[in-house]
Amino acid sequence: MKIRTSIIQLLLTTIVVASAILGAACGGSAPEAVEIPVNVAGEAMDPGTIRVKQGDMVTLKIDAEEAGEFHLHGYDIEQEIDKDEVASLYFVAKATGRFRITFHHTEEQEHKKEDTEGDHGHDDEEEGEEVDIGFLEVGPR
Ligand SMILES: [Cu+2]
Repeated sequence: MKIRTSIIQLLLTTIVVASAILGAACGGSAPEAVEIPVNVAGEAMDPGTIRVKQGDMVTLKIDAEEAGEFHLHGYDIEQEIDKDEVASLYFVAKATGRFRITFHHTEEQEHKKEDTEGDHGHDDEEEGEEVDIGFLEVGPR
């Protein structure tokens, strides 16, 4: 009886461990379409870190207190945000890693300068209006 119990326990443990390993290896294998509400207020966004998985088709629904430009570094995607509208930013999370998200407060002069120079290098000394508001974390699948 005792031996039988321990064999059953061993089998059960094996099954649990095996499925945990398999689950971790191919968990959520298919890329998902995810929609994430993002609130930008002051110098922070909520959530502070957006977490998705590689391959996910992400739509950020951005609601900002002030007008400006939402900039996802690394992916180098920019989205104009109007003050009283929720903006949609769509991208496919192809690259894994941790990426800075900044907010550029709208300032006509700077944008014109960027447009003519074709330079958007984000030198902090040149662009005093760029504020770090959070991160995007793309985890491996
Ligand atoms: Cu930027």
